[in-house]
Amino acid sequence: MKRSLLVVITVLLGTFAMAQEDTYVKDNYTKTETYITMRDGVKLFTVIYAPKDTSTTYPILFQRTPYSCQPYGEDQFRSKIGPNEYLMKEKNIIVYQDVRGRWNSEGVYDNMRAYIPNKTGNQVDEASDTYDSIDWLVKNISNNNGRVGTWGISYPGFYATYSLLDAHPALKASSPQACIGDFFFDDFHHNGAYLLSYWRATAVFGYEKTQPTTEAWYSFPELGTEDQYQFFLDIGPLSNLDTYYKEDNVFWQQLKEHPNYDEFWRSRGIIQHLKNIKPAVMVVGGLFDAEDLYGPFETYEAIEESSDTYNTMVFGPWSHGDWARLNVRQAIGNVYFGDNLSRDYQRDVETKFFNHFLKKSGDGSTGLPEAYMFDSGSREWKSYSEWPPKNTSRKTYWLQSGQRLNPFAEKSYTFEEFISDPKKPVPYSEDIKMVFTPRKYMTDDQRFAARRPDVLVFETPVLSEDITLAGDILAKLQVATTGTAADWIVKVIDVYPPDAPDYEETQEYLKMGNYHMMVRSEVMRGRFRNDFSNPEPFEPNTKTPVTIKLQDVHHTFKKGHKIQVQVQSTWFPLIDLNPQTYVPNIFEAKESDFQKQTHKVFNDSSIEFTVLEK
Ligand code: PG9
Repeated sequence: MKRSLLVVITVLLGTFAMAQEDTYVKDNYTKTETYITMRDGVKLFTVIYAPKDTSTTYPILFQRTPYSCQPYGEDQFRSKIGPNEYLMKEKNIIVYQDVRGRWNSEGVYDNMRAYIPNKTGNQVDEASDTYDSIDWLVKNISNNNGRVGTWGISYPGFYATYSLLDAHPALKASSPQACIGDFFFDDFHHNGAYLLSYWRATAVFGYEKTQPTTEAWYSFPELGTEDQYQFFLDIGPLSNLDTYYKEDNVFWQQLKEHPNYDEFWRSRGIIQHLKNIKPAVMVVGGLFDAEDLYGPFETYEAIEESSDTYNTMVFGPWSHGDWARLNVRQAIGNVYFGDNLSRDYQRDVETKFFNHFLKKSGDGSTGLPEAYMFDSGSREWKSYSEWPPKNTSRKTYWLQSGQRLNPFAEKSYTFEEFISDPKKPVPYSEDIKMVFTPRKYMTDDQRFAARRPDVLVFETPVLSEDITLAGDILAKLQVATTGTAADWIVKVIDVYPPDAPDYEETQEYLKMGNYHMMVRSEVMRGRFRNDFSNPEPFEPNTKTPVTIKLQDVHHTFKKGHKIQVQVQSTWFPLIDLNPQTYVPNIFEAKESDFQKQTHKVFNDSSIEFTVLEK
């Protein structure tokens, strides 16, 4: 009897505590909804959560989002507000805003709206909208201490980056997280290859709304299957997708009309404008973020190169946005990295950053490192005074015949070859799931690919000592094709020893022994090998250099493991199929353009790692 009573009491207390958690915001904050008028007269819907305790002043933490300020209604409260629960419970004024043209705000939306330097009169962009909003907030919200911080993850991260341009003087700190830098290298494209796996997400950003709304004005097409590989293979040429997205899907039309890195995309990239930044910045990203890796690394680097401001970076073993959740076990797919990594980051890093610059003078040291980086191989945090670390050097490995990855070049060069068939492309994942955006493949087991004849494999012998990579990777391929177009994909893989233990998260059919963990991967659409804005065909059967930059890693390949590099030409349907026949615009390719071709990778191809010196 006693035991069951104890269980009942525990469950009741737990439920009560959860219910209390859920009403924490409502119990401790007031909620106000208002419109702030921009310099051109457009009104932006803004929600203000202010502490009920008005005995002191508070900073303003401000997020601008295209994903809505839901729930709408002053009697409807979010269960959590702000960057994390620590900042929520310490009490801050937390503000959310629907950006121009989205949800309950007026105006016309423009994906990754181009920044206008030296604006005049009523010219507007996201920087002027942020400036005008902050100006109104500090002048109209009671009990604010005149210091503002911005933060956001992904698209909200892009708007946080944007807040740094022509920054309002009250803006003291910003944390762009998984921040989109450029849609030609983040999210919808990687080095010009279109991410077909993002196709459904085009619905979210494709349709213009006619007036402020609290209800979604777009919907997702019903596809009738979860098998994304087969669905898109059956679709064939991209033009067949027009049956689902018609002329009114503005973004789908823009994707099709701008296959190259033209002024449409170039003007929307924000990295180019990150000069002479004044507010303090902490860029946050996930080492296994499938959506936005280019953005955070390039944002940190651009600010570091051009500004004297406080500028730091934090990269953990996270997929998109994991750091904002409170999972005890941090794992991505089959791979476990540690416990309470997000909680510790939120409590000891993010909260410390904002408090330093918003609650105090912002002078002196935060006590935080310049680069706080998790090692995804040794599974430990490391602090560096710069990134990439000072004590690194570039080390070249050669893709040699006989599946060998050698730290030296042989004299004679032969080649490996494979048949690349658009009718039987290499899957990017073995999962059967119609994703909104890709995620899990970033640490997935790559043995399924290694066993395909159209995937070349090069690997070191078993390592006799640890090797730590800390920085970017440059694949310098020497290739040829019988066709006139080709994509080149390079994957860097950590091959676990045969006795590696399984994790709780390891999928049933898998064993971690000999696991081929994806550490980093990237594609180069071959037509852009020399210039993203001026594509060119391959000369058939002609040895051609193709260089691919893979985003930074921080990973120790431990003794007993192997470093493996895979090279392939299809990666489906993560990216769309290359017809392997040069056409001006792959979105307009016809069935007959898609041809099986034979590709060669010559053994004077190499890969350059950034290696941490012992
Ligand atoms: N970068 C993410 C995304 C952008 C556009 C479409 C789909 C996803 C994000 O904002 O989450």
